[in-house]
Amino acid sequence: MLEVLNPATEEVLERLDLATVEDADAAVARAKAAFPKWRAIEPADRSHMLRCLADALDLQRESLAQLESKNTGKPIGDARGEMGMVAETFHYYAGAPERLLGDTIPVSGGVNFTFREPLGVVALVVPWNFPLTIASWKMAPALAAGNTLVLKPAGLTPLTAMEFERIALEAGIPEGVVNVVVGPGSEIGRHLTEHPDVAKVAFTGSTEVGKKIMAGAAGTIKRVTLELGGKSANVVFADADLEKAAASAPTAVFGNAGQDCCARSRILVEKSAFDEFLSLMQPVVESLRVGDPLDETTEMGPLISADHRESVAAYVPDDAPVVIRGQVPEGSGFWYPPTVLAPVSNDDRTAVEEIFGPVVVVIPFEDEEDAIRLANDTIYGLSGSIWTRNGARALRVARRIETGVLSINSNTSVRVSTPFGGMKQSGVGRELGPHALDHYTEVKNVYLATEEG
Ligand code: TAP
Repeated sequence: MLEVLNPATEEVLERLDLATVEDADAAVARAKAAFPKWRAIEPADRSHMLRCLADALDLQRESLAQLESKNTGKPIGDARGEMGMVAETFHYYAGAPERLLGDTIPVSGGVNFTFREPLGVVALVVPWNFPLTIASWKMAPALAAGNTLVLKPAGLTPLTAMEFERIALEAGIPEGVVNVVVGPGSEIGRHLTEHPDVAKVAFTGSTEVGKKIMAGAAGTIKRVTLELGGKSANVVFADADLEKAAASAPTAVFGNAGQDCCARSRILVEKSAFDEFLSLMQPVVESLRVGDPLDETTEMGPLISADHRESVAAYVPDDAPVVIRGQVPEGSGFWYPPTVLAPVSNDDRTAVEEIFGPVVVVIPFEDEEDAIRLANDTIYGLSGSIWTRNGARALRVARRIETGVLSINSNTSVRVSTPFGGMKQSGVGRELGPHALDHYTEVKNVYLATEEG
């Protein structure tokens, strides 16, 4: 029996029976049976069905947001934004079935052309920090390309995925096309990763589990997309708009209580602006409203679980260089205050490991070359930001930072229409934008001989 908690109150929201391996097999069998019909649906009709689903998700936006907020502890305003993105992601990929274009390639003696074909059954394994949002980044392109799917949500946050399965059926997506299985990752997730009838596994989560997924998928040469951890750099040059950079830096790392793979959790600041930057950041951090996620004014909620809070707290021992600390409410809930550590060296454990909580390190740098060296001195490469008023420098540095997603004079990372994913140990493949479709299709090349005799 799985008890699903509200991390802000520690109350039980639901008690669920956990899926067995047999249940996972049955879900794969349903998806396999549904695949030939789903892929054969006329592109315009599949497009229409996905638009109906997107409209249904839009209509259910408020109830999905309330459910996601209760199950994850994220502020209701953020949850509403995320559920808006879920519907938008389905609207975006609803246009794809009629635009899965092939090529014609000049060859001698005939005509050569390519098709983009679906893979079959895809398994989607997702984490607890943005449960339905991250699932939608995988489900929408997978379905648009003609695949059927089995989705395994994280055990801590399965509720919106289960609700999604119901909404999809009601919106007219045929039975067997979308299947949700709630069970432990080490058993059910692993089983799906190794299943011979699963053609691809798309995973978001820790780098540690990502390595296991890659190894497990090798046995059947499955296609793999991995979106993993990060330790991204927020690089602030002395010539930047320091007020703007300092006002934005806390949101970039304390959003979703720091449980965000894109969190700019290493702030690199040019030495000459170091003290000024910290004093500009201080009032912003101290005034962050941490509390009841369902209160419209709340900016940061609790961490996801008691275990996770313990793991975050272990990075901040009594002698840690805490220079700024925010507030947390008293009483039940897995609270942890926004915390700024400075100055920190880039080889300190807090600067090397992904803490995945509201703890940020601030690291001084000498010059442009030093900033690039520090930004790249990590096993990760997911996101990052550069703050400067010098456009040429911004582009020079952007070209040399080894990361999949970068912002200049901004801390945003994700848009439905642009590719998202990591370099180095932050992952393999890209989600969102047109690029995601490449990861849910195979290219088939066909040659037709036209020469007589
Ligand atoms: P994980 O522990 O990696 O879990 C992610 C998912 O994998 C969960 O559904 C989990 O199931 C399942 N899982 C666990 N062990 C598995 C195994 N051996 N085989 C197959 N599936 C398995 O991550 P998390 O704690 O949920 O999320 C935090 C981590 O995810 C952070 O490191 C963060 O950076 C990363 N993350 C990355 C991104 C992107 S886009 N790069 C986005 C969000 C999060 P159960 O939970 O049910 O056991």
